[in-house]
Amino acid sequence: MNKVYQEAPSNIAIVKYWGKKGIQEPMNASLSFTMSKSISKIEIQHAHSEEELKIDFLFDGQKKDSFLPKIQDFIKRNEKHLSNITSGILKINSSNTFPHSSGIASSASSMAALAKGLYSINQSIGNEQEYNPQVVSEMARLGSGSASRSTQTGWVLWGKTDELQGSSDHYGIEINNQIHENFHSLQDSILVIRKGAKSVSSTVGHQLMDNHPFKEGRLKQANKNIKKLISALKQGDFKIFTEVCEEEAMSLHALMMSSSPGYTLMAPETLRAIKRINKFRDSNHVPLTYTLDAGPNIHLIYPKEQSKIVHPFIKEHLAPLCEDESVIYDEISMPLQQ
Ligand code: 2P0
Repeated sequence: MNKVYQEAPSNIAIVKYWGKKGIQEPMNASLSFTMSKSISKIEIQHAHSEEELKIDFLFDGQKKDSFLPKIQDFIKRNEKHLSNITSGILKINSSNTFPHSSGIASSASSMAALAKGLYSINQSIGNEQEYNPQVVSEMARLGSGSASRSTQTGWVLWGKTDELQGSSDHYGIEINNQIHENFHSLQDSILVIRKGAKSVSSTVGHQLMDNHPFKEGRLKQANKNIKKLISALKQGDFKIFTEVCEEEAMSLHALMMSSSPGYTLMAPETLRAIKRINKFRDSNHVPLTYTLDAGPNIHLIYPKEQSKIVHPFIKEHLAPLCEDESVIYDEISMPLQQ
């Protein structure tokens, strides 16, 4: 019997991945940071036998057979890296530290944890010591694109760009050694405007970019923003960071609204909250910005030292716009050795 435990964080993209090419490769490079408290955990046991591979999947300790096709598909796509698990019994037990309906992307963290877990159990069975982060990120990408940015820690770039040597459409790379200390301790407070499932899946959203009338413009914009963001992160420039962050958030939603069919993913409270954030920032001159995922919830981003002024503002003016006044106070996770 072999047993491994792994975990992987959720991430939030500042420059967004929206649109694919080839097999799960991105139309443009994206750049995100991983979160500290929003984590997927996975425990995998493998019992050896010569019989055909059998998988048991549990989520929060409960059997969830509905997930099995996704896992089988994941194993099939990654079979060249999983040569030691072609037979026997695989028992996978997974859980998240954040609520399912919180609007935090769970596919990134759960697919990243699955990739790390399966890679590790395969190494453990074969008695192999190597841990290749690029292979693990590539495996995660084949499960879910954004998961390729969740197998590592901190600031991770996924997608080939002239701005960064070693970048690849196949896997994410950590760029923490290039990041100014101003961006080492960002807070990410999630305003849960609406709980519950998204109205359109990201996979469908990506597909809508294939024939989108603004596809070329989007590509140019993303390339410009990657360059601008990398420079801002190196310089420690929160003003430029803010420009990129909000342009990307709004563009993602504008692309969804202008696709065919179109989707409105914001809720009225999303816009109300954004107005309040802008007003608060203008009157208090606080470095504070926001981004959005493909849904109505807002990630409010600010340096840790601003917490004492931002938190009372959240409680008084933003939490009332959230469902059940729900706000999740998370922050960036950075590798220990910086
Ligand atoms: C991102 N999102 O960069 C963008 C911004 C949501 C908005 O990547 O089809 O779950 O599994 O590759 O990664 C969400 O899409 O899509 C996503 P698949 P994924 O984070």
